[in-house]
Amino acid sequence: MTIERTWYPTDKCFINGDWVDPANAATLPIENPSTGETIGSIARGSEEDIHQAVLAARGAYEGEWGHTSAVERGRLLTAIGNMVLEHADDLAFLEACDVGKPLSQARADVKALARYMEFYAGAADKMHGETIPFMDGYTVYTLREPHGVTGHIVPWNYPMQILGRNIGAALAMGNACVLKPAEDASLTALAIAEIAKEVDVPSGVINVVPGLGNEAGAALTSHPDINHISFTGSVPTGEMVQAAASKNVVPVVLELGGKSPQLVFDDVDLDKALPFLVGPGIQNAGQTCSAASRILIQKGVYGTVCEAMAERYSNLKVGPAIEDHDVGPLISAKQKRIVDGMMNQAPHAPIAEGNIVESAPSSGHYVSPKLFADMPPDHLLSQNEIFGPVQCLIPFEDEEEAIAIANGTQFGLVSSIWTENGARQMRLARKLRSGQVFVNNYGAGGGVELPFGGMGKSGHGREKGFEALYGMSTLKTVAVKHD
Ligand code: TXE
Repeated sequence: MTIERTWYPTDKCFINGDWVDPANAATLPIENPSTGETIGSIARGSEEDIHQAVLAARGAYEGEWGHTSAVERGRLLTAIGNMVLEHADDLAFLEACDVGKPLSQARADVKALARYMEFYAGAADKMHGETIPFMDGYTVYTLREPHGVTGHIVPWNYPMQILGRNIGAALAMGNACVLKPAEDASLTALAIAEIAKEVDVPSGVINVVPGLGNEAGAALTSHPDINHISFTGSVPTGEMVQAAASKNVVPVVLELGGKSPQLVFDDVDLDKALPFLVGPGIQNAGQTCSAASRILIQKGVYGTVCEAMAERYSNLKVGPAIEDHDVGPLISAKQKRIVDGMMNQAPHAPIAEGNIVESAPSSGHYVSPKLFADMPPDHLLSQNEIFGPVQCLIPFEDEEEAIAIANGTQFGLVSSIWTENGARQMRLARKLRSGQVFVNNYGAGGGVELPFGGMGKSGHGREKGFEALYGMSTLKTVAVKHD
């Protein structure tokens, strides 16, 4: 079956610059979450395919790629980014069909992918070591070197953006990559492999092996010739990935989602805040690691904020990705079951919900967004990542209580503070336990320049920005004794 608007084989692995059949000739179906229909198939990569991909990456790293200058690596990333933009319409369409993202979100993801390439292309030749003042008779300096072969496990919620931040930083520093996209959403990762071929990225530098997590994914994270692992996904899988990394004693970056709070104080400028309170909660149907899933509201404005958010919710439209509504379907029947199951445990009815449009097929995985007020902070809906279009509203009295609630989950990825009081902004930004804190905004539009990562069970290590380049490289100290 040929999938509309693909210009590359979808049911193969991309290894050593070529499209190859998976070793066991097995495939997995591709489902369109908006309709529930099977629209094609991807390769079900195995341990053997991963092994071949790692060998190819090692060959590239030890060969020509290992001698490619930083400026040339940057130029290749520029070429990838430009080609991504040339294919922008097709990539957005494919992502909408594969993930169920409303088209405008899919288009934004394409732009973000190109922006990652642009950012890391420019950064590639600006990373350097230092000289260190030391004893007389010595010259000491540091060299920033690639790890070697890096493994990347990408989830299904933002395939292009997460691939972009991974591959961009890894290649800028001179690593060779093996990427395992999610079994639920591999189409655009395969497209990027073809784009790499089109712009003559040397063979073996980027390898893509689709497949199941417990097969291809586990084979990649436990492969003894991988020098660094980046993983974005769930906490339980992250724990397994970290265990595999520890067995081979290799560094690992884990981004494991969150339960991110926004703190709304009585002096909030509500007109400015409102779009940010709702948007980041329902974007991508709530399947966002940094989803603003808890809104903590000071008692003086609690009623007003609840009412204003409820009004927005009652106007939300949910429907097929291609029709570009506010919210699309969830990725799969499994994800819908999980989200519905959690919402059924809410202590009371939501104060507002969105509307599923009539054109949405009943076979699609649609969930109407729900807004729950007066949520106890320790309730399971207030504590756990739901990964659906659901927000919990929690009242608080004062700063102290707000911080206790905000920091009172196992996660710590993103948070925001809404207040005009400058001293409070500074005070709380220090006290909040999260990898990013936003003041009077949420997410800053994605910001590829802004280091991103978690505290607690949200994970460790930083992606995005310059910080990712430090993570994607290792430091060598050279001490020369010359008297
Ligand atoms: O995650 P998994 P799932 C959270 C979110 C969601 C839940 C379950 O709460 O409801 O996780 O989603 C690969 N070794 N997030 O089941 O299993 C898998 O193939 C190596 C938050 O999809 O963690 C896929 O490529 N890899 C998150 C990736 O891991 C393995 C984004 C994620 O799958 C593996 C996604 C193994 N043993 C889900 N098992 C975020 N932080 O944004 C699976 N994988």
